[in-house]
Amino acid sequence: MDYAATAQEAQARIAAAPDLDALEKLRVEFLGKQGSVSALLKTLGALSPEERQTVGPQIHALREGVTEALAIRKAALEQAELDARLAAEQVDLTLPAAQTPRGSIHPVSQVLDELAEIFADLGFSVATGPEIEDDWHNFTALNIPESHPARAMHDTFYFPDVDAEGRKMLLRTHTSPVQIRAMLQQGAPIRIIAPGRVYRSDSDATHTPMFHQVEGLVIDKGITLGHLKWTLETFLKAFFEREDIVLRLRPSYFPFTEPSVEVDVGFALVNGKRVLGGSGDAPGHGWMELLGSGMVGRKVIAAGGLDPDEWQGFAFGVGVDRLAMLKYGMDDLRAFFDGDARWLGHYGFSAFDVPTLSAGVGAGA
Ligand code: 2U9
Repeated sequence: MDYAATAQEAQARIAAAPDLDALEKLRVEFLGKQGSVSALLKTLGALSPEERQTVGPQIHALREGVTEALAIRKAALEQAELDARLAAEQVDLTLPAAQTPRGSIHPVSQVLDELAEIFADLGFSVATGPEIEDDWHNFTALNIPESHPARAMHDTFYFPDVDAEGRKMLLRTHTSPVQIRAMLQQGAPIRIIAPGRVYRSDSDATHTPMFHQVEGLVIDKGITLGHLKWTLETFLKAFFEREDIVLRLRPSYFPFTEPSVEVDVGFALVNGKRVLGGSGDAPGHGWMELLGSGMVGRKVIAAGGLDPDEWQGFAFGVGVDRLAMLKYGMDDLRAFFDGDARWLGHYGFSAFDVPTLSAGVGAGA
């Protein structure tokens, strides 16, 4: 068999593949499980050692040639696809604007403003802190010691070097260190929310390496789970602008709270879409996990410089991007951070639509 001629013919067909689909068909034809080159490779086993010495390298060269040709053609087709898209989406910035350009408020900013407004009404102030943290504030103070599996679970982005005091530095994986700093700086009582960016090395359709969280912390005397449930219920009713929000509390585990509670919200299926409201136990309804929460652990209160015999509290956490998607109906988290003007034009808010409780926090009424 003339392997060089076979290779030449295969490479010619690959170079002529008109699109990526056709190229994939050729890849399967040559290199797939039932492919012709794969079949040739399988014949090697039946050959004598002498035959294998001469034929083996030729078949391997054939496979390498085909593999390389496929990669080259793939790169060229992808580049052509990108060029075509760039040409089609070209904007001539020297032309006068067809439409007056208008900025808009990103849905995440809108929701952050709504949260600040709702919680201000409940007596909470907004606390912020650094996004670059040390591992004591991000983990140790929250009862997540060095060997704790939650450290690995958090998929942390670490910096290569330690700081001047020899502490490991990282991008905060939650906004909890803000509350630790607030406890240490302000003492008790405390009522704060800590909204902001957090980072985890995680990326797929529902996870981006940067996302937004809001956490809440209440520290006072005689705080109970009852206060926690009322606060979350009141918050969710105000945020979703519905009185029929129903919560279901399930026991859970977080290192920083004890007991820990996962909070589900009842939803109804309306035209196949989940709409929050009503009991998840009713026919045609269900439960959606939304928040994590619990009573702040004694060790965490102590790490915040307070006496756990004197002070108690609750804390909660929820994804802000998730809240925005549920309230405003986006279905792809990744689009949040693409900066696509068309998406922003569609989902963005007017800068004049400032959320206030009296006008309705939802804006655009
Ligand atoms: C302090 C003490 C306790 C904050 C809490 C959760 C439970 C939680 C997740 C919700 C979705 C993170 O964005 S998410 O992935 N959060 O489940 N967060 S309790 O607890 C604290 C915080 C600070 C000092």
